[in-house]
Amino acid sequence: MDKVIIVMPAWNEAENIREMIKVLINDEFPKIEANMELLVVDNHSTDGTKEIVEEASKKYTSSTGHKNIYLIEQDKPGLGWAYVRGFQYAVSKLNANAVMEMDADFQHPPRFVKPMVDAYLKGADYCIGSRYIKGGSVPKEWAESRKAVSFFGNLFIRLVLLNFKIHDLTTGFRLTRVKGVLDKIDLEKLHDLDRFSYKVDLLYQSLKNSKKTVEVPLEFASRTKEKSKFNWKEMISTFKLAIILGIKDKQRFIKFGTVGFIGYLVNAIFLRILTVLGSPSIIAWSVPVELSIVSNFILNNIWTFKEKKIEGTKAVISKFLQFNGTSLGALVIQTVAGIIGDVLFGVGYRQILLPFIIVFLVLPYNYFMYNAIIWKTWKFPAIAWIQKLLG
Ligand SMILES: Nc1nc2c(ncn2[C@@H]2O[C@H](COP(=O)(O)OP(=O)(O)O)[C@@H](O)[C@H]2O)c(=O)[nH]1
Ligand SMILES: [Mg+2]
Repeated sequence: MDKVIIVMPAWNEAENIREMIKVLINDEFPKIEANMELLVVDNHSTDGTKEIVEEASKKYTSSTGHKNIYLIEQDKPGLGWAYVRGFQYAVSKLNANAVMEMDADFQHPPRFVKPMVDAYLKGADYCIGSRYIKGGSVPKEWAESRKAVSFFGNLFIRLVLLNFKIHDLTTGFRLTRVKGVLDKIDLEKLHDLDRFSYKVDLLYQSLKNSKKTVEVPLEFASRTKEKSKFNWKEMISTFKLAIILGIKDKQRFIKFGTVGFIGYLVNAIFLRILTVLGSPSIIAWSVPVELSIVSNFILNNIWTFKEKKIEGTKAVISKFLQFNGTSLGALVIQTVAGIIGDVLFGVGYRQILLPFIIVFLVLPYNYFMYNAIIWKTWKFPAIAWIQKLLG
């Protein structure tokens, strides 16, 4: 049976944790078709949280000696570190197949654990407890202003990360498969582990690795006991981190665009020079194109794809020929699309059509070819197979 471990950070949650353990062990775990365990990560609480968990751990140990409640103490400050240490312990010491992130304060009502685990058992790699899909909600008693901050904050992060598939990017209630997702993440290198904003980076990395992500409705509840440790500082650092991740993700595309623009300038400048020199038409139009292809190849090689830089005379020549081949593909695309445009709209619309052809067809085509074939930053088994066949 799969083992799912709930990693639950707790910092002075004495009033909540006893009840939480009772509800999970007595009411929720028995309903779930997985081997469920709870790992509490304490942050040197001074209100007896630790003692309550230790006592419960003894109390609920079965007659066969099977423990299902564990406790560790975090060594570095911050919510992110609590989770990192919890995940590491759950995987290496407790052999978890999946881990869950869940708060101790009943804001993630325990009845929502089962639907999350069910989604996992049905094959999901990453389950997101979502407040912003049908069936999910934020507390009704929250003031409108607080609801707005939560909603727009989440929307802002969706915008900067360009993620419109997932509706709740800031939820703290999530389940992650260990194999293929969590074990692919270098946990100790996540951003902002000393803060709440680590959540955004963990989500970002998990989404990248997960092949099947599902959102499960979550009715987020209000905190009834003790005080929240979340504050404005945490919120601002969350936005900041989302922006950093958003830019990093698009960096290669931004460089690719810049190189393309420089290629266009090279093209235009040499067309002008050759015109002034009075070169024959065929030279004045063709040489600048090839020069812009050369400029694109060199700049992409040393800048856009610098981690995959092609080196050595033979390799460079052979790749450059391939690069020319892909440029030929762009020529075919533009010509075909242009002719279709002429037929549909008439020759008078060419100048309007051209930017659309470039932005929606030529650029995506080039970007795809560079990533998949020339510099191979994207891996496609089918393409690798064809290339091997072709030698
Ligand atoms: N171990 C540990 N737990 C923390 C830390 N900060 C917050 N928590 C726990 O993390 C959960 C969420 O914190 P909370 O203050 O309720 O934040 P909010 O729900 O975003 O307002 C609760 O279970 C807290 O006890 C920390 O630094 N270390
Ligand atoms: Mg809370």
